[in-house]
Amino acid sequence: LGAAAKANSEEDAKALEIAKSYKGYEDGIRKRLKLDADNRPKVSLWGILKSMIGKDMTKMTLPVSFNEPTSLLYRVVEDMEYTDLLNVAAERTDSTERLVYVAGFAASEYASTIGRVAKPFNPLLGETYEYVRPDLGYRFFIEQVTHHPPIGAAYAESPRWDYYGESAVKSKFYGKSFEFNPLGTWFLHLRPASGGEELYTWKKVTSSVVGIITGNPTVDNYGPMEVKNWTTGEVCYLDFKAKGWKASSAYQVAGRVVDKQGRTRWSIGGRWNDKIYARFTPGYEASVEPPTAEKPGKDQAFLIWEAHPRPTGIPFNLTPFAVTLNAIPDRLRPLVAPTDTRLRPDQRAMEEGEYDFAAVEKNRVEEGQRARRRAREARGEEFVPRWFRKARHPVTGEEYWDFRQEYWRVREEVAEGRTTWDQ
Ligand code: CLR
Repeated sequence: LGAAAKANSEEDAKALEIAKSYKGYEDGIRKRLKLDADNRPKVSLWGILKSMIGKDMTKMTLPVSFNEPTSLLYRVVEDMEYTDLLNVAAERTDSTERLVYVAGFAASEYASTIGRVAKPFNPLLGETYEYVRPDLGYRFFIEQVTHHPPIGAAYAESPRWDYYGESAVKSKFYGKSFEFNPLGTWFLHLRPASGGEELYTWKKVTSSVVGIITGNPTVDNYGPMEVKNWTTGEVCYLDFKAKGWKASSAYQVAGRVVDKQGRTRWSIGGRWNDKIYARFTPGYEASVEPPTAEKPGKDQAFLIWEAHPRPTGIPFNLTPFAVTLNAIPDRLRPLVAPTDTRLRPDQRAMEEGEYDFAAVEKNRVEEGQRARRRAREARGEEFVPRWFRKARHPVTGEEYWDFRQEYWRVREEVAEGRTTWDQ
Protein backbone atom coordinates (compact mmCIF):
# COMPACT_ATOMS: atom_id res chain seq x y z
CA LEU A 1 0.00 0.00 0.00
CA GLY A 2 1.28 3.51 -0.79
CA ALA A 3 1.51 6.02 2.09
CA ALA A 4 -1.55 7.98 0.92
CA ALA A 5 -3.69 4.85 0.39
CA LYS A 6 -2.69 3.56 3.84
CA ALA A 7 -3.58 6.94 5.34
CA ASN A 8 -7.00 6.76 3.66
CA SER A 9 -7.86 3.32 4.99
CA GLU A 10 -6.76 4.32 8.50
CA GLU A 11 -8.95 7.41 8.20
CA ASP A 12 -11.96 5.23 7.26
CA ALA A 13 -11.37 2.89 10.21
CA LYS A 14 -11.18 5.80 12.64
CA ALA A 15 -14.34 7.37 11.17
CA LEU A 16 -16.23 4.10 11.77
CA GLU A 17 -14.99 3.97 15.35
CA ILE A 18 -16.13 7.53 16.06
CA ALA A 19 -19.51 6.93 14.38
CA LYS A 20 -20.31 4.44 17.16
CA SER A 21 -20.78 7.46 19.45
CA TYR A 22 -23.30 9.25 17.20
CA LYS A 23 -26.28 7.68 18.95
CA GLY A 24 -28.24 10.33 20.86
CA TYR A 25 -27.10 13.19 18.62
CA GLU A 26 -29.63 12.59 15.82
CA ASP A 27 -31.53 15.82 16.45
CA GLY A 28 -28.65 18.06 15.42
CA ILE A 29 -27.26 21.08 17.25
CA ARG A 30 -29.16 23.63 19.30
CA LYS A 31 -29.45 27.06 17.70
CA ARG A 32 -30.98 29.12 20.51
CA LEU A 33 -31.45 29.25 24.25
CA LYS A 34 -34.86 29.69 25.88
CA LEU A 35 -33.91 33.30 26.63
CA ASP A 36 -33.29 35.86 23.88
CA ALA A 37 -31.57 38.27 26.25
CA ASP A 38 -30.21 37.92 29.73
CA ASN A 39 -31.26 40.26 32.49
CA ARG A 40 -28.45 39.65 34.95
CA PRO A 41 -28.36 42.55 37.38
CA LYS A 42 -25.65 45.05 36.41
CA VAL A 43 -23.36 45.23 39.42
CA SER A 44 -19.97 46.90 39.57
CA LEU A 45 -17.19 44.28 39.48
CA TRP A 46 -14.83 46.61 41.31
CA GLY A 47 -17.33 47.14 44.12
CA ILE A 48 -17.32 43.42 44.85
CA LEU A 49 -13.71 42.61 43.98
CA LYS A 50 -11.83 45.49 45.63
CA SER A 51 -11.56 43.63 48.94
CA MET A 52 -10.17 40.52 47.23
CA ILE A 53 -6.85 41.75 45.80
CA GLY A 54 -4.24 38.98 45.77
CA LYS A 55 -6.78 36.15 45.79
CA ASP A 56 -7.32 33.52 43.15
CA MET A 57 -10.75 32.91 41.71
CA THR A 58 -11.27 29.53 43.40
CA LYS A 59 -11.12 31.33 46.79
CA MET A 60 -13.81 33.88 45.95
CA THR A 61 -17.50 33.60 46.61
CA LEU A 62 -19.20 35.71 44.00
CA PRO A 63 -22.90 36.29 43.41
CA VAL A 64 -24.29 33.92 40.79
CA SER A 65 -25.17 36.90 38.59
CA PHE A 66 -21.39 37.07 37.86
CA ASN A 67 -21.68 33.65 36.23
CA GLU A 68 -22.44 32.65 32.68
CA PRO A 69 -24.41 29.43 32.07
CA THR A 70 -21.30 27.50 31.05
CA SER A 71 -18.92 25.24 32.91
CA LEU A 72 -15.13 25.40 32.80
CA LEU A 73 -15.51 22.05 31.01
CA TYR A 74 -17.46 23.82 28.26
CA ARG A 75 -14.80 26.50 28.00
CA VAL A 76 -12.37 23.74 27.05
CA VAL A 77 -14.67 22.24 24.38
CA GLU A 78 -14.91 25.71 22.91
CA ASP A 79 -11.44 25.00 21.49
CA MET A 80 -13.29 22.79 18.99
CA GLU A 81 -15.11 25.62 17.22
CA TYR A 82 -12.56 25.87 14.41
CA THR A 83 -11.42 22.27 13.95
CA ASP A 84 -11.97 22.75 10.20
CA LEU A 85 -8.47 24.29 10.29
CA LEU A 86 -7.05 20.95 11.42
CA ASN A 87 -8.75 19.21 8.51
CA VAL A 88 -7.29 21.81 6.14
CA ALA A 89 -3.85 21.29 7.71
CA ALA A 90 -4.09 17.53 7.13
CA GLU A 91 -4.73 18.10 3.41
CA ARG A 92 -1.56 20.16 2.90
CA THR A 93 1.49 18.31 1.58
CA ASP A 94 4.06 20.86 2.82
CA SER A 95 4.72 20.48 6.56
CA THR A 96 5.41 24.20 7.13
CA GLU A 97 2.07 24.98 5.54
CA ARG A 98 0.42 22.45 7.85
CA LEU A 99 2.02 24.31 10.75
CA VAL A 100 0.50 27.59 9.53
CA TYR A 101 -2.99 26.08 9.86
CA VAL A 102 -2.28 24.30 13.15
CA ALA A 103 -1.07 27.63 14.58
CA GLY A 104 -4.23 29.24 13.19
CA PHE A 105 -6.22 26.65 15.12
CA ALA A 106 -4.23 27.34 18.31
CA ALA A 107 -4.99 31.06 17.96
CA SER A 108 -8.63 30.59 16.96
CA GLU A 109 -10.01 29.85 20.40
CA TYR A 110 -9.58 33.42 21.66
CA ALA A 111 -12.32 34.99 19.55
CA SER A 112 -14.88 33.36 21.86
CA THR A 113 -13.55 35.28 24.88
CA ILE A 114 -14.85 38.63 23.53
CA GLY A 115 -17.65 40.06 25.68
CA ARG A 116 -17.52 37.13 28.11
CA VAL A 117 -16.61 38.85 31.41
CA ALA A 118 -18.39 36.21 33.44
CA LYS A 119 -17.48 33.26 35.58
CA PRO A 120 -18.08 29.75 34.24
CA PHE A 121 -19.32 27.23 36.85
CA ASN A 122 -16.63 25.23 38.61
CA PRO A 123 -16.80 21.54 37.71
CA LEU A 124 -17.21 19.08 40.58
CA LEU A 125 -14.53 16.45 41.08
CA GLY A 126 -15.27 13.60 38.66
CA GLU A 127 -17.70 15.68 36.61
CA THR A 128 -17.56 14.78 32.92
CA TYR A 129 -18.74 16.05 29.58
CA GLU A 130 -19.09 14.36 26.21
CA TYR A 131 -19.69 16.27 22.99
CA VAL A 132 -20.14 14.54 19.64
CA ARG A 133 -20.56 16.19 16.25
CA PRO A 134 -21.77 13.69 13.61
CA ASP A 135 -21.91 16.58 11.12
CA LEU A 136 -18.22 17.36 11.64
CA GLY A 137 -16.92 13.88 12.39
CA TYR A 138 -15.37 14.35 15.81
CA ARG A 139 -15.99 13.41 19.42
CA PHE A 140 -14.74 15.08 22.59
CA PHE A 141 -14.54 14.03 26.22
CA ILE A 142 -13.38 15.75 29.42
CA GLU A 143 -13.23 14.80 33.09
CA GLN A 144 -12.47 16.99 36.11
CA VAL A 145 -9.57 14.97 37.51
CA THR A 146 -8.47 17.12 40.49
CA HIS A 147 -10.21 19.80 42.53
CA HIS A 148 -7.24 21.55 44.22
CA PRO A 149 -5.88 22.75 41.88
CA PRO A 150 -8.82 22.44 39.48
CA ILE A 151 -7.71 20.38 36.46
CA GLY A 152 -9.76 19.03 33.57
CA ALA A 153 -8.27 16.34 31.32
CA ALA A 154 -9.62 16.30 27.76
CA TYR A 155 -9.38 14.10 24.67
CA ALA A 156 -10.85 14.85 21.23
CA GLU A 157 -10.56 12.75 18.10
CA SER A 158 -11.37 12.78 14.44
CA PRO A 159 -10.21 10.69 11.46
CA ARG A 160 -7.31 13.05 10.69
CA TRP A 161 -6.32 14.21 14.21
CA ASP A 162 -6.38 13.65 17.97
CA TYR A 163 -6.20 16.63 20.34
CA TYR A 164 -5.66 16.26 24.07
CA GLY A 165 -4.29 17.95 27.15
CA GLU A 166 -5.09 19.38 30.53
CA SER A 167 -6.84 22.58 31.39
CA ALA A 168 -5.25 23.86 34.60
CA VAL A 169 -5.63 27.58 35.10
CA LYS A 170 -3.88 29.59 37.80
CA SER A 171 -5.72 32.82 38.53
CA LYS A 172 -4.90 35.94 40.52
CA PHE A 173 -6.65 39.24 41.02
CA TYR A 174 -4.20 42.16 40.98
CA GLY A 175 -6.70 45.00 41.26
CA LYS A 176 -5.72 46.56 37.95
CA SER A 177 -6.34 43.24 36.22
CA PHE A 178 -7.51 39.69 36.86
CA GLU A 179 -5.07 37.23 35.32
CA PHE A 180 -5.76 33.66 34.16
CA ASN A 181 -2.67 31.67 33.39
CA PRO A 182 -3.20 28.26 31.74
CA LEU A 183 -0.43 25.83 32.70
CA GLY A 184 -1.11 22.64 30.76
CA THR A 185 0.40 21.49 27.46
CA TRP A 186 -1.89 20.68 24.51
CA PHE A 187 -0.98 17.85 22.17
CA LEU A 188 -2.10 17.36 18.59
CA HIS A 189 -1.52 14.26 16.52
CA LEU A 190 -2.09 15.12 12.89
CA ARG A 191 -2.42 12.41 10.23
CA PRO A 192 -1.76 14.13 6.89
CA ALA A 193 -3.56 12.76 3.82
CA SER A 194 -0.14 12.21 2.27
CA GLY A 195 0.70 9.69 5.01
CA GLY A 196 2.46 9.47 8.37
CA GLU A 197 1.62 11.06 11.70
CA GLU A 198 2.97 14.22 13.30
CA LEU A 199 2.98 15.46 16.91
CA TYR A 200 2.47 19.15 17.68
CA THR A 201 2.37 20.80 21.12
CA TRP A 202 1.69 24.25 22.52
CA LYS A 203 0.64 26.06 25.66
CA LYS A 204 -2.07 28.66 25.86
CA VAL A 205 -1.41 32.35 26.49
CA THR A 206 -2.61 34.40 29.46
CA SER A 207 -6.18 35.67 29.54
CA SER A 208 -6.91 38.70 31.64
CA VAL A 209 -9.76 40.99 32.55
CA VAL A 210 -8.74 44.63 32.32
CA GLY A 211 -10.71 47.84 32.88
CA ILE A 212 -12.26 46.63 36.14
CA ILE A 213 -11.58 49.82 38.09
CA THR A 214 -12.85 52.10 35.34
CA GLY A 215 -16.05 50.11 35.07
CA ASN A 216 -15.44 48.91 31.53
CA PRO A 217 -14.20 45.34 32.02
CA THR A 218 -12.98 43.52 28.90
CA VAL A 219 -11.07 40.32 28.23
CA ASP A 220 -7.58 40.51 26.75
CA ASN A 221 -5.31 37.62 25.74
CA TYR A 222 -1.58 38.17 25.59
CA GLY A 223 1.83 36.54 25.64
CA PRO A 224 4.05 34.34 23.50
CA MET A 225 2.92 31.01 22.08
CA GLU A 226 5.20 28.38 20.61
CA VAL A 227 3.56 25.76 18.40
CA LYS A 228 6.10 23.02 17.84
CA ASN A 229 6.09 20.17 15.34
CA TRP A 230 8.11 17.45 17.13
CA THR A 231 8.19 15.26 14.05
CA THR A 232 9.89 17.77 11.72
CA GLY A 233 11.49 20.21 14.20
CA GLU A 234 9.60 23.17 12.69
CA VAL A 235 8.20 25.81 15.04
CA CYS A 236 5.64 28.59 14.81
CA TYR A 237 6.27 31.54 17.16
CA LEU A 238 3.23 33.69 17.80
CA ASP A 239 3.08 36.83 19.90
CA PHE A 240 -0.27 37.99 21.26
CA LYS A 241 0.18 41.70 21.98
CA ALA A 242 -1.23 43.04 25.24
CA LYS A 243 -3.86 45.71 24.77
CA GLY A 244 -1.95 48.93 25.38
CA TRP A 245 -2.86 52.59 25.33
CA LYS A 246 -3.12 52.64 21.55
CA ALA A 247 -6.33 51.17 20.18
CA SER A 248 -4.34 49.81 17.23
CA SER A 249 -2.51 47.31 19.42
CA ALA A 250 -5.73 45.63 20.56
CA TYR A 251 -6.23 41.99 19.51
CA GLN A 252 -2.96 41.96 17.52
CA VAL A 253 -1.19 38.69 16.91
CA ALA A 254 1.96 38.29 14.82
CA GLY A 255 4.54 35.61 14.24
CA ARG A 256 6.42 33.31 11.92
CA VAL A 257 6.95 29.69 11.00
CA VAL A 258 10.57 28.57 10.93
CA ASP A 259 12.13 25.39 9.56
CA LYS A 260 14.34 23.19 11.70
CA GLN A 261 17.41 25.31 10.88
CA GLY A 262 15.53 28.34 12.21
CA ARG A 263 14.97 29.93 8.78
CA THR A 264 11.69 31.77 8.36
CA ARG A 265 9.21 30.28 5.85
CA TRP A 266 5.95 32.09 6.60
CA SER A 267 4.97 35.30 8.36
CA ILE A 268 1.67 35.42 10.22
CA GLY A 269 -0.39 38.37 11.34
CA GLY A 270 -3.84 39.62 12.10
CA ARG A 271 -6.27 40.01 14.97
CA TRP A 272 -7.43 37.13 17.14
CA ASN A 273 -10.94 38.59 17.40
CA ASP A 274 -11.39 38.78 13.63
CA LYS A 275 -9.02 37.44 10.95
CA ILE A 276 -5.53 35.96 10.77
CA TYR A 277 -3.41 35.89 7.60
CA ALA A 278 -0.20 34.25 6.46
CA ARG A 279 2.32 35.25 3.83
CA PHE A 280 5.10 33.23 2.19
CA THR A 281 8.34 35.00 3.22
CA PRO A 282 11.21 32.55 2.64
CA GLY A 283 14.30 33.65 4.52
CA TYR A 284 12.85 36.87 5.99
CA GLU A 285 10.09 37.94 8.35
CA ALA A 286 7.66 40.63 7.25
CA SER A 287 4.55 42.35 8.44
CA VAL A 288 1.35 40.79 7.18
CA GLU A 289 -1.31 43.12 5.79
CA PRO A 290 -4.69 41.91 4.54
CA PRO A 291 -4.52 41.32 0.78
CA THR A 292 -5.75 44.15 -1.40
CA ALA A 293 -7.13 44.06 -4.92
CA GLU A 294 -4.65 46.78 -6.00
CA LYS A 295 -1.42 44.90 -5.54
CA PRO A 296 -2.05 41.32 -6.56
CA GLY A 297 1.04 39.18 -6.51
CA LYS A 298 2.49 35.88 -5.43
CA ASP A 299 3.69 37.23 -2.08
CA GLN A 300 0.26 38.50 -1.06
CA ALA A 301 -1.09 37.40 2.28
CA PHE A 302 -3.91 34.88 2.37
CA LEU A 303 -6.59 34.30 4.97
CA ILE A 304 -6.06 31.32 7.29
CA TRP A 305 -8.82 31.94 9.84
CA GLU A 306 -11.86 34.13 10.27
CA ALA A 307 -14.05 34.41 13.39
CA HIS A 308 -17.64 33.23 13.07
CA PRO A 309 -20.21 36.03 13.30
CA ARG A 310 -21.93 36.76 16.63
CA PRO A 311 -25.61 37.03 15.79
CA THR A 312 -27.90 39.01 18.07
CA GLY A 313 -30.56 37.20 20.07
CA ILE A 314 -28.10 35.05 22.01
CA PRO A 315 -27.91 35.96 25.71
CA PHE A 316 -24.77 36.09 27.90
CA ASN A 317 -22.67 37.01 24.82
CA LEU A 318 -22.30 33.31 24.05
CA THR A 319 -21.08 32.27 20.64
CA PRO A 320 -23.40 30.13 18.46
CA PHE A 321 -20.99 27.26 19.16
CA ALA A 322 -21.27 27.72 22.95
CA VAL A 323 -25.07 27.67 22.64
CA THR A 324 -24.90 24.05 21.43
CA LEU A 325 -23.03 22.78 24.50
CA ASN A 326 -25.56 22.52 27.33
CA ALA A 327 -28.31 21.06 25.10
CA ILE A 328 -29.79 17.79 26.30
CA PRO A 329 -32.20 16.31 23.77
CA ASP A 330 -34.44 13.49 25.09
CA ARG A 331 -32.62 10.90 22.99
CA LEU A 332 -29.27 11.86 24.48
CA ARG A 333 -30.28 12.08 28.15
CA PRO A 334 -30.25 8.31 28.90
CA LEU A 335 -26.91 7.81 27.13
CA VAL A 336 -24.63 10.32 28.85
CA ALA A 337 -22.83 9.36 32.07
CA PRO A 338 -24.63 10.34 35.30
CA THR A 339 -21.65 12.62 35.99
CA ASP A 340 -22.29 14.61 32.78
CA THR A 341 -22.33 18.37 33.33
CA ARG A 342 -25.45 18.69 31.13
CA LEU A 343 -27.35 17.23 34.09
CA ARG A 344 -26.36 20.02 36.53
CA PRO A 345 -29.53 21.80 37.65
CA ASP A 346 -27.73 25.02 38.60
CA GLN A 347 -26.28 25.54 35.12
CA ARG A 348 -29.64 24.69 33.57
CA ALA A 349 -31.41 27.22 35.85
CA MET A 350 -28.83 29.91 35.00
CA GLU A 351 -29.34 29.29 31.29
CA GLU A 352 -33.08 29.79 31.75
CA GLY A 353 -32.66 33.02 33.69
CA GLU A 354 -33.66 31.52 37.07
CA TYR A 355 -30.73 33.10 38.89
CA ASP A 356 -31.99 32.64 42.46
CA PHE A 357 -32.78 28.98 41.90
CA ALA A 358 -29.38 28.58 40.21
CA ALA A 359 -27.71 29.93 43.38
CA VAL A 360 -29.66 27.52 45.62
CA GLU A 361 -28.84 24.52 43.44
CA LYS A 362 -25.19 25.53 43.12
CA ASN A 363 -24.93 25.50 46.91
CA ARG A 364 -26.62 22.13 47.08
CA VAL A 365 -24.34 20.38 44.55
CA GLU A 366 -21.25 21.93 46.15
CA GLU A 367 -22.39 20.81 49.62
CA GLY A 368 -22.77 17.31 48.17
CA GLN A 369 -19.20 17.48 46.91
CA ARG A 370 -17.92 18.51 50.35
CA ALA A 371 -19.85 15.63 51.99
CA ARG A 372 -18.36 13.13 49.51
CA ARG A 373 -14.89 14.46 50.24
CA ARG A 374 -15.37 14.12 54.00
CA ALA A 375 -16.65 10.55 53.56
CA ARG A 376 -13.65 9.72 51.36
CA GLU A 377 -11.25 11.18 53.93
CA ALA A 378 -12.95 9.22 56.73
CA ARG A 379 -12.35 6.03 54.75
CA GLY A 380 -8.75 7.09 54.19
CA GLU A 381 -9.26 7.03 50.43
CA GLU A 382 -8.13 9.32 47.66
CA PHE A 383 -10.13 10.29 44.61
CA VAL A 384 -9.09 8.39 41.49
CA PRO A 385 -10.18 9.76 38.11
CA ARG A 386 -12.35 7.23 36.31
CA TRP A 387 -11.40 7.82 32.66
CA PHE A 388 -7.87 9.25 32.64
CA ARG A 389 -4.66 8.24 34.32
CA LYS A 390 -1.40 10.07 34.76
CA ALA A 391 1.39 8.90 32.49
CA ARG A 392 4.67 10.11 31.03
CA HIS A 393 4.44 11.28 27.45
CA PRO A 394 6.45 8.99 25.15
CA VAL A 395 7.70 11.85 22.95
CA THR A 396 7.94 14.99 25.10
CA GLY A 397 8.66 13.25 28.42
CA GLU A 398 6.15 15.44 30.30
CA GLU A 399 3.47 14.11 32.62
CA TYR A 400 0.10 14.08 30.92
CA TRP A 401 -3.36 12.52 31.27
CA ASP A 402 -3.75 9.31 29.31
CA PHE A 403 -7.29 8.65 28.04
CA ARG A 404 -7.87 4.97 27.52
CA GLN A 405 -10.98 5.16 25.30
CA GLU A 406 -12.88 3.28 28.00
CA TYR A 407 -15.55 5.98 28.23
CA TRP A 408 -16.67 5.41 24.65
CA ARG A 409 -16.60 1.61 25.07
CA VAL A 410 -18.84 1.79 28.15
CA ARG A 411 -21.12 4.32 26.44
CA GLU A 412 -21.56 1.98 23.49
CA GLU A 413 -22.58 -0.85 25.84
CA VAL A 414 -24.99 1.48 27.65
CA ALA A 415 -26.49 2.52 24.29
CA GLU A 416 -26.99 -1.15 23.39
CA GLY A 417 -28.58 -1.90 26.78
CA ARG A 418 -25.78 -4.32 27.75
CA THR A 419 -24.76 -2.39 30.87
CA THR A 420 -25.56 0.66 32.95
CA TRP A 421 -23.21 3.51 33.92
CA ASP A 422 -23.15 2.51 37.58
CA GLN A 423 -21.61 -0.93 37.00
C1 CLR B 1 -8.92 30.69 28.66
C2 CLR B 1 -8.47 29.55 27.76
C3 CLR B 1 -8.17 28.30 28.57
C4 CLR B 1 -9.35 27.89 29.42
C5 CLR B 1 -9.83 29.04 30.23
C6 CLR B 1 -10.00 28.85 31.55
C7 CLR B 1 -10.50 29.90 32.46
C8 CLR B 1 -11.23 31.01 31.72
C9 CLR B 1 -10.36 31.49 30.56
C10 CLR B 1 -10.12 30.34 29.54
C11 CLR B 1 -10.93 32.76 29.91
C12 CLR B 1 -11.29 33.85 30.92
C13 CLR B 1 -12.24 33.34 32.02
C14 CLR B 1 -11.48 32.17 32.68
C15 CLR B 1 -12.27 31.87 33.92
C16 CLR B 1 -12.82 33.22 34.36
C17 CLR B 1 -12.45 34.24 33.26
C18 CLR B 1 -13.57 32.93 31.44
C19 CLR B 1 -11.35 30.12 28.66
C20 CLR B 1 -13.50 35.35 33.23
C21 CLR B 1 -13.26 36.34 32.10
C22 CLR B 1 -13.47 36.08 34.59
C23 CLR B 1 -14.61 37.04 34.80
C24 CLR B 1 -14.38 37.85 36.07
C25 CLR B 1 -15.27 37.44 37.23
C26 CLR B 1 -14.82 38.06 38.53
C27 CLR B 1 -16.71 37.84 36.98
O1 CLR B 1 -7.86 27.25 27.71
